[in-house]
Amino acid sequence: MMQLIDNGLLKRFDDFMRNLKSDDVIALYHDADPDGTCSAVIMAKAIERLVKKKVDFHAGRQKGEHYLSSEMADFFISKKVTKLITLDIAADEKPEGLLKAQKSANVLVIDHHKLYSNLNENSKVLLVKPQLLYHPVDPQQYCTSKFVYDLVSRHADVSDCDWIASVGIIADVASKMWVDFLTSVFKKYKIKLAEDFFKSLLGNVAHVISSAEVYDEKNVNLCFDVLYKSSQPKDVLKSEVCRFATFIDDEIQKLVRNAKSNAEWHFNDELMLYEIAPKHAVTSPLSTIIGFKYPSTTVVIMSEDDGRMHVSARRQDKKIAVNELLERAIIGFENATAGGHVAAAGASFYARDKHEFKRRIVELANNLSSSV
Ligand SMILES: [Mn+2]
Repeated sequence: MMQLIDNGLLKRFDDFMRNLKSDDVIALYHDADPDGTCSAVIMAKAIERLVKKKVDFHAGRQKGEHYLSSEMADFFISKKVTKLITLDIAADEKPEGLLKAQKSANVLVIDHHKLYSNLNENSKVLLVKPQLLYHPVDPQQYCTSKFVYDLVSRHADVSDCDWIASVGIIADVASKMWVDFLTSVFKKYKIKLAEDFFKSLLGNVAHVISSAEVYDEKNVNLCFDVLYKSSQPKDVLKSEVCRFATFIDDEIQKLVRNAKSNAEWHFNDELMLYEIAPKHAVTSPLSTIIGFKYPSTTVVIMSEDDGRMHVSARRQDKKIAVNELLERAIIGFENATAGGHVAAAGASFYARDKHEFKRRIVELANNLSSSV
């Protein structure tokens, strides 16, 4: 049973919500995936109901930026933002931007990735993660959209957003922890339960949102707006976000088919290193699909864009913590980031470090797998 372990932190969150005022300039900065977008929409709705106006800014995380950069902080400062909320971004990993923004705004970070630095102890930034509030808890399963849904329900009625939280849960592969919740949502909206949540109507909503965001990061705001104005899941499936899925599906299916022959396989297929040159930013959804196909393989997918490598890693059976694998593989690289969950993580670094990165992945994966 999950127990509350830090009532003081929950009270600080409650105070943050209670102190939101209509003359605040409020900005949301969220991950550019379905969980991030869904959590931002739920937060935006709660705020609108509390202060009787829409949030002033909302933006998806920029490509390759795994935290809040100093430049992004400057942007929010220049807009005179007084309340800044980041969602589904491990912004505590590189907190420079947060520490800058906190000088002129109250900053709230809601996230479910690994805890990198407990900013509550040494800054004014309010950092809320499932593992800081509850024990025992699997933070990867307590995805941000459900976490935000539960947190803001303490202040506003967002029960009409239950299906949006569900889209985030399904997209973030966190259904296992929320079977009862999902079942009740499916019942409420008269949606047929599929054996696999991905194959249900809500899974389809997650799929079209993910595809639109992968097709072009400019679509992140479109997805936010469509979710915001949809009163039920079917509305999303009738909207303009749906047209991107076929392009992305074709590309992903081709890359899945070619993985067996085009990827490098090591250690009796315990490790797959797959370099791709995709038309769209499919690295992350592709790695999720391949990860499910090869659950006992460490899947590392890499693509180059604009002089930088973007990496997604998966290990479905969790025998290797891929967040630690990637974090260790980029040590000492200039301008590199890595992080995420035990079973799903990402990294980004300059293309010139690619060969050293691959060499280290093979070496680390060999050591880690032999220690299991
Ligand atoms: Mn997430």
